[in-house]
Amino acid sequence: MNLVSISSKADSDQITQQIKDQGHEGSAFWTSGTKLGDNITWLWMGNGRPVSFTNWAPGQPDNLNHYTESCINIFSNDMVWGPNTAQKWNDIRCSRELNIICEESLIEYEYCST
Ligand SMILES: [Ca+2]
Repeated sequence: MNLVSISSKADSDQITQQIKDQGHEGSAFWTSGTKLGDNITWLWMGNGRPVSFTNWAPGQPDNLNHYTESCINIFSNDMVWGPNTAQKWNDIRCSRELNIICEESLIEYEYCST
């Protein structure tokens, strides 16, 4: 199991729906998104791929707190963060304690002929 990686709007919509269906809209969640490598490039730690699709909340990523926000979380709907932020992404300190969303690993094989 890995922290979730979100590669498309369909992935993002599915995760948002699952959060709502399970009654966790009031909770914030970790994803595997991080820029800890070079503090510039966002990657999904779960699968090693670049972050291409994004679902940032308005004004995010803002790298608040002296450039220490290097991980991606999903906002709750508690309206602390303003309108149109529910279940959108935020850059946040990687040391925060939040709920997690995991996914099963997808192992990809390449077949070679001999
Ligand atoms: Ca932020």
